[in-house]
Amino acid sequence: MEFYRDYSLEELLEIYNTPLLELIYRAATVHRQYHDPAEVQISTLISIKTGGCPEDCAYCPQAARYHTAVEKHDLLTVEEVKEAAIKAKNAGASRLCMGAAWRNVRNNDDFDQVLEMVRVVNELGMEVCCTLGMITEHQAKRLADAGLYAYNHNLDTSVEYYNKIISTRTYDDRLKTLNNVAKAGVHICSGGIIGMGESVEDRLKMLLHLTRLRPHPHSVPINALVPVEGTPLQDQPIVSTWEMVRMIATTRIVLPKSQVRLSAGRLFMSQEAQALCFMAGANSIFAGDKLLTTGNPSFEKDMEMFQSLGLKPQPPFKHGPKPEVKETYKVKIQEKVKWDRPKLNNVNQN
Ligand code: SAM
Ligand code: DTB
Ligand code: SF4
Repeated sequence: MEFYRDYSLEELLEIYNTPLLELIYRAATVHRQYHDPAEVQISTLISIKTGGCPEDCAYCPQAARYHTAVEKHDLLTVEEVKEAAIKAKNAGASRLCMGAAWRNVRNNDDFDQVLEMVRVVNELGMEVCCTLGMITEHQAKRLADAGLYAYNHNLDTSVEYYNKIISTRTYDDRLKTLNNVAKAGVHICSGGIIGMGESVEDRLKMLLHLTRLRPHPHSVPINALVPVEGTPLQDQPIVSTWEMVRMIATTRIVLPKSQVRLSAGRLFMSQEAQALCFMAGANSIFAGDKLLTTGNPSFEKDMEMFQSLGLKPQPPFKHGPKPEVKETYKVKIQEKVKWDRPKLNNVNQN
């Protein structure tokens, strides 16, 4: 198979709707061409700033406007993050992903503190990923200089469905941030969520966007919605295993070199269901008993699963060198950070 290909929506639909066992077989074949099928990357999430977010993402328990059980927490200290990173590393994680409930990054003391966190975790020999909302090219460059390996910024769904889920920012600004990340030489981690009431076409339109990025995203998280009480999507039904397997297999086929991450939603899946996802080309998970604010299987349970399936954790920097820390990450420029607020009806007020 050619590596970069221009797919049409019809082609993606045809792949997605292939009889399931045939689809898994095709995806597994592609997977084996580019990856060691016994290796699964382990990434651990840490919420470095929790809750109180001004955005209205309908799925998110951290949006200030929804009444959820999430407790707000200011930015963690560098020491707290270092401690969590060491714990995750000792448990087998090769990557730490730090998430902040921000709309976008500001050039302030909090950002300077995040840069120190990146530096410290990089020095522990782990891949460092951040997900901080929208960032400028200069902010991406400083993160790169501090030793950032990847930046997570999800497209989440199709452009059309996005407007039903989020009204406080635009898809274009998401794409702009991805472009800023790429220009700084940081690996892109971008994927989406299924189970928000979107159609199969919406899911595949999101995938189409990802296949058109050059290079393809280094990693692609596929999240099943975790319906959280208090959010507008609290009553959405749990995504079925078959849908998750189809989405993962299609992603694997069209983004053959990317790490495909079986992300949120594993607490609702049996180990047998997860095994099907690995067979269909997933080769990464978030491990640790918490995602950002919701639950996840324990490390021990995941290690039991790895043992039963004969899987092993992927070592760090298998797909790219360890970023060198450059002291220039401390250099600030005067820039006006301005991300427009779209003038849409606020769809998610409840
Ligand atoms: N605030 C930043 C942003 O939105 O880019 C970073 C953190 S945000 C929580 C990261 C991603 O988590 C979202 O893009 C979404 O894909 C995922 N996410 C949030 N809540 C979720 C939920 N309830 N179920 C599944 N995925 C979720
Ligand atoms: C991603 O795609 N999924 C992760 C990570 N990137 C930041 C977040 C999942 C969050 C699930 C809901 C929660 O725990 O708050
Ligand atoms: Fe804020 Fe990110 Fe949650 Fe949206 S997904 S409400 S931007 S933390």
